[in-house]
Amino acid sequence: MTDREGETIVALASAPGGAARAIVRLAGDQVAACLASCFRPAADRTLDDVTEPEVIPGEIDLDEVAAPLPCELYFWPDRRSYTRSPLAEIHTLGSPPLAEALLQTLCRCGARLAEPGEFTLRAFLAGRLDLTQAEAVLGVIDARADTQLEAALAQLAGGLSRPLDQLRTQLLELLAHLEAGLDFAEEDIEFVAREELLDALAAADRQIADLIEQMRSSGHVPASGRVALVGLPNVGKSSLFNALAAASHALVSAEAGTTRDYLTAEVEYDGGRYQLIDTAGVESTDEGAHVATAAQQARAAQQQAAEVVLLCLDGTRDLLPAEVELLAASERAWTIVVQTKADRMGESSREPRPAGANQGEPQLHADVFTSSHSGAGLEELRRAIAAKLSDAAPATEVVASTAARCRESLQRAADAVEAARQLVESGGGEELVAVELRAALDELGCVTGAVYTDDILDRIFSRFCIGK
Ligand SMILES: Nc1nc2c(ncn2[C@@H]2O[C@H](COP(=O)(O)OP(=O)(O)OP(=O)(O)O)[C@@H](O)[C@H]2O)c(=O)[nH]1
Ligand SMILES: [Mg+2]
Repeated sequence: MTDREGETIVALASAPGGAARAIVRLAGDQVAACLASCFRPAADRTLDDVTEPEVIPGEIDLDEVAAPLPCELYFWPDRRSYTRSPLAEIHTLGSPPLAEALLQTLCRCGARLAEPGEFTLRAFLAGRLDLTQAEAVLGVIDARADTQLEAALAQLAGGLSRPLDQLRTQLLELLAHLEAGLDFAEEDIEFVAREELLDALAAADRQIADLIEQMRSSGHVPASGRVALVGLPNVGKSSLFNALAAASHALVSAEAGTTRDYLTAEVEYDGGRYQLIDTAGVESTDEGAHVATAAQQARAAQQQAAEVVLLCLDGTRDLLPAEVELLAASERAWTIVVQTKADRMGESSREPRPAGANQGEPQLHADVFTSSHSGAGLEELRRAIAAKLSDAAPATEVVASTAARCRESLQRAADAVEAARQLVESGGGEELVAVELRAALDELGCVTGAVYTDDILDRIFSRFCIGK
């Protein structure tokens, strides 16, 4: 991932799809040369004259588009950019075909399409960010709850980097003193007193313990977020909505396609509260009915914005092909599969059973069986929702992926510091203490990225989206 650093890269940096504005980002030594062949500044000047970061209005001549594209060019000509190389952002009309044409034009002018996370990878390799901050960029993008966003922003601002840097500096100084002492071992000069060494190791131990504590999830999190009911028409979504919200807000009828708009209700559970959303039944929109299409769009939007999706399947009939597709497309991390109408399941000669049981028959795949009429399974469903919401927003003070990656390194650093302390106490040789300190420093280096391998970088940056 790191061997094409010199090249100029380009990608759409704003969200894909139609919007008022689109942003295309370019980085690399040849940014100015690349823009020189297609960008025309409004005023009479060239990019070579730009020495300070600047916004320059102008136009871009696109390949295969007759009219020039008006835009503002945000240009960082030197190392003061995110990637510490010349960098430009083209802010322009948010039309997907125009953005595509712009990317193609810039590629023809010498840039190549960026890989996922390549801008942030360059920022890391140039020393602009450490690894915990690079992961925080991803944490900001992925945040699904306010607590996660706050943790990611704090980490991006150096919340982890600062204490880690401090700790590494202290340990490095200690190591330098010890190694200087080793050089003069014959001459009986003490570079660091035993008491001082013990104090410094105890302090390092406390700081690492604090960092490990920050990486831990702080247990119970009250439910919060959005929970969307999704499923084919008539499977009993609105009935379940009314049952969970303990109200009769949603219209229920035996006719398919009752719910057109989406409905929301605040539901309280176990000290938390979440927004429950009833949506229109999933159907194909190719019949062209306007209301149905709008309802489908609203459903898709609600489903995407939800922390938890309740995928409802009708317990009185077998799975339909569309439901098999929905199940296959569902993201298990935030989907609860609900089998509805459990009170009538006997009628179709099917008993509630967990997925995988009764080989040979279509599988039910359900996590929870409910009946909105008898109330069966509702409490279990409420608990499952609260658990999923808590998974979606674990209350760690750091980005979850950083916590998962760094916990072991920090523990090994703590073990090495403890081993060093024991050696000092038992009068062990300073060489051996130095070996333990070096081991601790290496482990801390893995956390910040001062020590890294291509494999670690690949694992972190391949999770990014293109353009970041
Ligand atoms: N026996 C039984 N019938 C149910 C249950 N839940 C819903 N129904 C019936 O199933 C039919 C459809 O229920 P709705 O709640 O309107 O279903 P929906 O998924 O919201 O339907 P659309 O809005 O059309 O997509 C109605 O006749 C309900 O009375 C249940 O738990 N048990
Ligand atoms: Mg409905």
